[in-house]
Amino acid sequence: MTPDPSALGDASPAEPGEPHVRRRSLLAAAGVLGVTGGAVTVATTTHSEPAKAAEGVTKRITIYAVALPGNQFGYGLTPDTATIPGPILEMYEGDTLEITLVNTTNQRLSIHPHGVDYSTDSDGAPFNASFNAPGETRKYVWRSHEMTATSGRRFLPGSAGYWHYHDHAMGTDHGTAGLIKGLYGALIVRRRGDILPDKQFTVVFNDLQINNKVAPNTPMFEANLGQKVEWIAIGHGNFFHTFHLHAHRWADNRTGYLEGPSDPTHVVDNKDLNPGNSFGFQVVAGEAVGPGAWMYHCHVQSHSDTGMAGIFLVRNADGTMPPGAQEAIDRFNGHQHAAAAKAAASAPASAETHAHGGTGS
Ligand SMILES: [Cu+2]
Repeated sequence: MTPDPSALGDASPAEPGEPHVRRRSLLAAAGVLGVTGGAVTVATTTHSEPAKAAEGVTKRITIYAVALPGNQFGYGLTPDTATIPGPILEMYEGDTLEITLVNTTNQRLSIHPHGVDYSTDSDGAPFNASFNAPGETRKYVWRSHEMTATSGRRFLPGSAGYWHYHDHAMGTDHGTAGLIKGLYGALIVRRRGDILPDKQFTVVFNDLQINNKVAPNTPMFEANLGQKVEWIAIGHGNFFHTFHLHAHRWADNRTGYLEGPSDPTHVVDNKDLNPGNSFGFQVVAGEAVGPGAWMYHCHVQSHSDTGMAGIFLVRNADGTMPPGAQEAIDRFNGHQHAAAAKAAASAPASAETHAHGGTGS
């Protein structure tokens, strides 16, 4: 089976000047299942029964693991479109994703998911002999389920969430080498009835980089005023981080949206993002604050100073630039981080950058 091309969309339409935000998104079940208005299906039985997958669909996709310049690696939906992070994979609760992973590299590697159901042979870990040898093609199966009543008043949580996937086989017995080199991406499991976004951004805090880049080369994410923007934040590497988005807040729950006027969920604009963690939320771009060049960054101060910062550009609703935004972007691009400053000091030929104040509040 080949993937249904109609299911493969580009979540962020190509726009000049935003090469970093193009992410091919797979909406695994869009258009196939009826949206049922958000009701969570809970089995009426209270007997102890094994959880059953809801009536979902099985989607088959092929992912290519590819060597990239600079001793990095990426996942792509074609051999020529591998990116860091890899494509956003999406499914609805109850769906199954059958992934054929084509290893085009000379390294042992795999694809290991968080948040979904799989058997040991789809674990992606060397200890389960679940990996692609160099040049090998191998199938991985990820299943998901809706919330289900189990025994008594206990419930098996549904699979819905902002999860992620990554290599778990490169380099060492634990397979730790692929993460730092870029083999990671976002996995979204939606509940039927969830609000769908207009734009999607994957932000991965990986050691002291964002999406394996440091400022000012970090992604500039763009949206127009009023668009529903979905952020998927993932942590990797060996440091603790805190993700902060300027001028936007979200409910610290599964979706980022409050469910009603008395929903007691904490509203936040900053959240821990440690290795292996992931979370996601939607915000309405510029809501209550207007358009502008807003920062996103790690709020560990030394991390933002060494380049863990980027720009969320909220354009006017008609797509034009708001006043001051270009100047802010120019300042960001011209500013100098500690590491870059050190390099510049030892290489007087490249003395063009100029320092300015901190990278965020
Ligand atoms: Cu950090």
